[in-house]
Amino acid sequence: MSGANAAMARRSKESEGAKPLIRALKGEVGNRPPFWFMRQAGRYLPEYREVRARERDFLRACYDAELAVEISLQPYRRFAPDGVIVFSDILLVPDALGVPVEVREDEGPVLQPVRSAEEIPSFDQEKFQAHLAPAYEAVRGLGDAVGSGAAVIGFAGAPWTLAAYMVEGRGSRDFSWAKKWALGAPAGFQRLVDLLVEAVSVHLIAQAEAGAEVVQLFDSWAGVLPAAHFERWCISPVREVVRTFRRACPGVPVIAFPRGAGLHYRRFALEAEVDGVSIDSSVPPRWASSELQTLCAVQGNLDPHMVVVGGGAMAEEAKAILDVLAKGPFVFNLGHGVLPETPPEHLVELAEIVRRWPG
Ligand code: 1CP
Repeated sequence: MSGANAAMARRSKESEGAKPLIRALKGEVGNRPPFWFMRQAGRYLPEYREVRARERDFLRACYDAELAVEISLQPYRRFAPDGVIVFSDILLVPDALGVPVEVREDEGPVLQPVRSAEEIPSFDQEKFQAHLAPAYEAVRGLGDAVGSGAAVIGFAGAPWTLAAYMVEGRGSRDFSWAKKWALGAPAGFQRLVDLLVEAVSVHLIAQAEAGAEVVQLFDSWAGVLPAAHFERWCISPVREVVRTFRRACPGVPVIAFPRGAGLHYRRFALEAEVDGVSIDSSVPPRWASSELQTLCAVQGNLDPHMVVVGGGAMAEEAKAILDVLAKGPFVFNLGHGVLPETPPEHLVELAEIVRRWPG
């Protein structure tokens, strides 16, 4: 048995009696894989739009623990996923660091851009955690609400992706300002990433202490990094967060989603020290099975557009993924977040397909 396989076998013995999502992330293969869907709480649900019509300020909704629990439970009531992610946003971290964030209805998130080392805020842990207290209260409330029914998932943006939003000041296709800084003046940019490594670690630990049973790091913009810089700005900061988190919360599995990592997925799985790697829809399941699943659990990767399409095409593609990946440690999910135009019934159907698999 290889070292990696021995470690997975050991972890799987430790997870007896745990919830299916945790067991899969510790290397176990059950009768059917657990599932949840990224962005399962959101605009595609009429009940979400109804809540948001009452609370039009997105960040206020995130900082209202009771509302956040209610929104997190909406998908749980619809299709009983094995994981319930807490309703929040990755941009709460910059907001709590003193870089004000606003989410505009037509434009999405807008932040005050950080474009030089002098503008990097300092880290005041007490203030940061006090600011995020409602997010931790939401995790606690969600745990009380789902009990043994599902695993509570906490999350954070990975340092690179958070830095990209902070430098750009908004969403972007290529995060050009962040890239120019990272490539042109790496010492200064490193200070921003180091700050985020610390803040993200603290944020994940606080969520686990509030009852999160799994945590996921979203590196949504890993794919814009040039090959020679992938290790420094994606893998290395994630590994640092994982190490700090694991020292404080051993036994709480960590999933990372370096979206668009392409050929780097293998190196990421080898070096980032995560329990699970979430793959986007461009990754062939067979490749993931031979190159990644031998190293850690895999999560993914049905294209969210396939769920908009629905019907036989969706069923066929979901089963093709399950047939290849459910033989190993696997969490069924999408390759990115649920799209706002998705008919909710299609996700109910998809949940049934996973539950009935291999039937
Ligand atoms: O109500 C609304 O219209 C706001 C839309 C919205 C929602 C529903 C935003 C603004 N954030 C969220 C919730 C959210 N965001 C969750 C919890 C819900 C769930 O998953 O069930 C999570 C996990 C996130 C994570 C998130 N926020 C990511 C990483 C995942 C990904 O999609 O890549 C990113 C990049 C963000 C930033 C963000 N927040 C909101 C938007 C519209 C965006 C994307 C901005 C852009 O265009 O780049």
